[in-house]
Amino acid sequence: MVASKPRRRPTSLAPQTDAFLTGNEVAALSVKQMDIHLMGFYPITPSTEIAELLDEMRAEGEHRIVMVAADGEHGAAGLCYGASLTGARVFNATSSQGLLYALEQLPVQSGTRYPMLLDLVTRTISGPLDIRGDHSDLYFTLNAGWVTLLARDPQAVYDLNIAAYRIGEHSKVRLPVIVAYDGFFTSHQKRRLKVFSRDDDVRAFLGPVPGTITAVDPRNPVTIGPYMNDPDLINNKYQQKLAMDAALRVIPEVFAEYARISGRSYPVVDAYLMEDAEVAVFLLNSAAETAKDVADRLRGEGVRAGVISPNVIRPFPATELRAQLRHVRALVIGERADASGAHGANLSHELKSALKDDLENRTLCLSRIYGLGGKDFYAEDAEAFFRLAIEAAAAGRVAVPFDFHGVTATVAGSSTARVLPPLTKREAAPGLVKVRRDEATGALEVKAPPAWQMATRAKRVAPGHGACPGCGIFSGLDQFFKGIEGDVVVLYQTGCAMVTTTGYPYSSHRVTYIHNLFQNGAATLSGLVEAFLERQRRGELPADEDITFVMVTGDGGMDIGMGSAIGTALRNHRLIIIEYDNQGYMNTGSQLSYSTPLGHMTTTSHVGPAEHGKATHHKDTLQIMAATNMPYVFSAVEAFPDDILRKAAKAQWYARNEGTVYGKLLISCPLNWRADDRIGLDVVQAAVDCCFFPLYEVETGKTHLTYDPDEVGRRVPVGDWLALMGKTRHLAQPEYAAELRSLEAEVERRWQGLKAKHAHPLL
Ligand SMILES: Cc1ncc(C[n+]2csc(CCOP(=O)(O)OP(=O)(O)O)c2C)c(N)n1
Ligand code: SF4
Ligand SMILES: [Mg+2]
Repeated sequence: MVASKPRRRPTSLAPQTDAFLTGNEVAALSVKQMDIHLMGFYPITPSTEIAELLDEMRAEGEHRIVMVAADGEHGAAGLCYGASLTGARVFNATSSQGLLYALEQLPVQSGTRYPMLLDLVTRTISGPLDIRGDHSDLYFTLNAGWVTLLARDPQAVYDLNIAAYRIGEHSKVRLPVIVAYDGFFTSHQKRRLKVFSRDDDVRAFLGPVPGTITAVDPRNPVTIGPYMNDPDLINNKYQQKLAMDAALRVIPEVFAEYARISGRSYPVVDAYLMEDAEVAVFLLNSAAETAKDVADRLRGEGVRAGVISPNVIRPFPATELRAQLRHVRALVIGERADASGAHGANLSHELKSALKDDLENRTLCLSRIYGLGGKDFYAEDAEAFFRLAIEAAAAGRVAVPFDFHGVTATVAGSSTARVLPPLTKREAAPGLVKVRRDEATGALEVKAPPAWQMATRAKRVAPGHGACPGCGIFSGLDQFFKGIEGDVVVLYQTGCAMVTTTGYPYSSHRVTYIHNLFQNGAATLSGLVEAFLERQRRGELPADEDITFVMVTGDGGMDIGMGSAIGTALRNHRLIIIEYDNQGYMNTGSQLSYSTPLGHMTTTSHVGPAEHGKATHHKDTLQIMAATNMPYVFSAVEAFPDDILRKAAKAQWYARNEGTVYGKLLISCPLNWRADDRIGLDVVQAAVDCCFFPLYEVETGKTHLTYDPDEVGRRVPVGDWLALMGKTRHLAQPEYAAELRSLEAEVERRWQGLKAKHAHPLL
């Protein structure tokens, strides 16, 4: 049960405090106050902050919610589903691709009728990738069977989050609930608001979790999620429909009860100046607030303007909307998402069909798509909508029923013209690096000039990218690519390397570059390679076109994209996967990845009295990939340039002749490692010298150490490496001694294991 001493539900105004918070901040506060059991999450802008803030509070001992950093949103949704099956109160927050990656889990949650809360901080979906806010992600949930509440401002985020569990857990409803609010507009803008002064009042409003069928009651075994064909499945869906019908009755009841303790009411449909409106606009969330100001102004000019915007879209409040629109002559339905090819997005069609059921209704409807990709919606845009409605009302007809608003033929100052010429054949293949297989021993011999002599070789990534000062990504990648002769096609998964090189309309890449979502890059490149080779075999592409295909990923991409990378390796496609490991999800704000070592501080593994940084050891990705039996696996760092060069050349040989290659580069991230940006190489060198990051290769199954700090007398304690970074300095303090000892022991265990393999002729 949630509260230690369940209190009676309050029925009168509870004490409240003024606060000045963003949507994300107040979302985190509401979750903390509710004392739910578990949050499963995976970082994605703009919702990440909620987990970060909750983790920070947990480190300070301010709550006891179990925070689980998943391997991706699919995993996070699975974690939440599993947790909800125990009868626990469960929470998740996501956006955009994260939501889409979790999508298949959503109907499972609703179809088996296990309530939970998901804060959807809305953001545009790829592609192309855009981190700003529109409702294209939200629209994918409309058929998922979740109750969906819309929070137009941070106050509503707080209030609706608290109301959500009561709605979802109601015995007649038993459905999961989404609270959706606008990415950046609401998630990141501070607003004055009120919050309950005592957590207990929030907990008392929620009450204990209602008893339910759970997966953890051995005396009452149940089958959750049976295999169900016809004739039963349609009945299951009908029950979900009845639950949605019930939600339409329950939501106003819960909102009314909430109004009694908070003083704030949420009608199912927010109707502004609608009593006598002749023209109106229908908008979701923050844009509606902009339109209200414009309606006020138009009223001053004698126009009977109103704004209608739902607080609930699932169940769709058709009756309430019909009632509000009865006397409206013309309505513009503005939507921040398109349903491409459907001549209007989803809510336009739903609203129009709701009106059609009212035989008396004569409202003329115009549907307009606006604000995609986070394009701002200003008062002028709202006014343009009202003018459209005024024109239609005057003409008595709709000239253009559906269109986009705010599209421009060109963007001033924007050009896609090439800035840098592509690499010439000679620049791509200067013939400096040569690899030969010794047929007698099977060993590869690499001939290459020393790395310093390669300094003048043309770079495949041009200078002028947007990475932070001292970032090791591009110098590390450049060293790797210097060992590759000939043309390359690169595929970058999402991460710092991608976002800092391809801000439209510019690209730093002088070779063909592809981006795909970072859980699927390896599969994408597999398909590309296979089709390229097949088209060559069919004579459709020149047989002598020799391209090396390289996927570039961060360590985070090797969490969420692990399945795709392993699948690629098991199929043994001829390509190279190169991971730059900066020990965290850096471009989203330094959250932990599974490669983050024990005790390290990140924004989702805080350091405080109740949390000592990351709680588990770093993933041994090299060994995982080596276990797929791919022909070549290696580790390398920038501090050993000749070593990288040699390994790159071998990687290319194996990718050309035998199959998949995986290489991991440890690269420095001065920003999030909190290290001086001039000492990146020293930090990486220390990571190697303390044996945290051993340099080795696994070549056709055989492990070779390529550098042994013990042998050359350069071994340093793990603590020396940790002392170089702000994110780990705490580990030198006595209260973190257990973490330091554990990390040292793990480093030593893995190092000795590698040494043993190196020494053994078969391993
Ligand atoms: C499905 C999905 N979930 C989450 C994100 C948000 N996201 C983009 S990049 C990234 C982290 C990348 O980490 P890593 O691969 O280590 O690269 P780095 O940022 O450190 O360079 C995350 C979480 C996303 N784009 N798509
Ligand atoms: S956050 Fe770190 S990895 Fe990303 S660009 Fe900056 S220094 Fe490089
Ligand atoms: Mg990373």
